[in-house]
Amino acid sequence: MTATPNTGCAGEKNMLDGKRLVLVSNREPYVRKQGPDKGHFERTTGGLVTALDPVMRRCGGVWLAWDPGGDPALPHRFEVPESGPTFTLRQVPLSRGEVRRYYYGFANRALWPLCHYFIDRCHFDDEQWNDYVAVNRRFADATAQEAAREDLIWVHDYHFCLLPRMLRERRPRGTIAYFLHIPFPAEEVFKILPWRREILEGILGADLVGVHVPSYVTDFLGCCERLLGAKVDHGAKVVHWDGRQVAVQAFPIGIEVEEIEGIASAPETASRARRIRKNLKESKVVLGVDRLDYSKGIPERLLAVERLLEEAPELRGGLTFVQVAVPSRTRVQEYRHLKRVIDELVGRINGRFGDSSWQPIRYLYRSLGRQDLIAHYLAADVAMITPLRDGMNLVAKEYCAARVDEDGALLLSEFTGAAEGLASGAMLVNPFSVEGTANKLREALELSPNERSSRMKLMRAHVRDTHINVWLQDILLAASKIPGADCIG
Ligand code: ADQ
Repeated sequence: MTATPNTGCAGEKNMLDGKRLVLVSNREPYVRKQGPDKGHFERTTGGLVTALDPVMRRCGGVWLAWDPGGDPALPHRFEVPESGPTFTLRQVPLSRGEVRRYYYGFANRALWPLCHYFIDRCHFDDEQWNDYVAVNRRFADATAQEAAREDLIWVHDYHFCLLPRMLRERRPRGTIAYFLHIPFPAEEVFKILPWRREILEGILGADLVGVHVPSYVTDFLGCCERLLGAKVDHGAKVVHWDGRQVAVQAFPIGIEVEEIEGIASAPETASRARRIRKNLKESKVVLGVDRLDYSKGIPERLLAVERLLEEAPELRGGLTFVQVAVPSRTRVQEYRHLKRVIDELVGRINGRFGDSSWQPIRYLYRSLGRQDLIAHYLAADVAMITPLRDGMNLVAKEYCAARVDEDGALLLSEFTGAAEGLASGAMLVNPFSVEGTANKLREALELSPNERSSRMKLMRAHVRDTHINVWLQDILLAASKIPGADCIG
């Protein structure tokens, strides 16, 4: 059964049946303010926090997250937020060395590239692995301290693949859900990982494993069957492991549609969008928005724009590609190198085609505020979202939600989870083909207003159907049906 977006978050309380949610994610939902307000907490941004903060506040519970560089001697348990209903934030202090080896190391130099099919970028290091194990164990101890037997424990993402099993050892009859926000790769790729067994066994400590799309379910089941020798029921999507049944399901994550539509409909946002276009001399606007990550395919995108300008000289002077890239993982060498590659490409393309009155590429290396971001979505003729691999990609969904005018084309990589749902309205591309992407970009720029509008309507309907609340309620509902779950339902 699928929940409807209109029910908001009201249904989750019934599904939890008054029980608490104990949530574990690397990033914290609230951070301590700096400056004169030091000591107070403010909410962080991002889809996960936006969706789960209200649930936590309504139902009560504990959210465990890291405290990088935190002093173990200081208190690490707080009630947040400061007013209204609260829940407990439990910080787990990590030393700088642990952050370097567990987070920037194993999580982001082994698991991230592996799951995104960048085998040659994988860096396998015993010391980093040992700290990954140690940090997962520290979180397991902290979570076990916080969770009562009947609570639902929900672990998030690749930072904590070992945690479900470690928790199972501490809570044999507890109910544990796990959600992976990045792709689960094909067996031939996953088997490269020296610790492949440990990672699979770790995840299988959960009762329910959630991923974004059905193809990741298939790949995960295949790995369990062939790399672990587990008995797998492919029809029911269940792994029989360690005397238990582990359900593996696709739950495509969504966004808070009303929040984006509300900002997009505000007159100030529309006037900001008009100013953006005016500043770009009313040229056709192509937009890219990403974290600066090699999985997002930014250099390949720039090469496609360059190819289009080579092949279609009539577009010179009348087309601007705006790339907004938010700095990310700047302590990792591959990310610093990527920034240099992009800087050079932007310089080369602008130097080659630009003149004193027009530059083909506008490159913003920063995070935009919510309204500014949505104004950029509104100002674009085409959003060019072409990751080489992406678990879902929320930017594609945000772009569609922002287009309350039902205009704008979407050029979307077929290697994103988002492509599975948006295929009817998006123009799908293979980002590894510079020529193919350039051709598709040209087609997208030439779509008639009617065609753009009918495609956008289809995509907006899909984005509404996969609202973040649907994702949340579907997972809670699935958790409530876990056989023998004595915590919920
Ligand atoms: P990310 O890799 O971070 O997420 P994505 O899903 O696109 O990728 O989310 C990025 C978020 O950051 C969006 O909400 C976007 O608005 C925001 N953002 C990006 N660039 C920005 C900028 N320059 N300024 C302001 N905001 C910016 C991981 C996985 C994805 C998966 C999500 C959720 O890699 O595949 O969709 O988790 O599960």
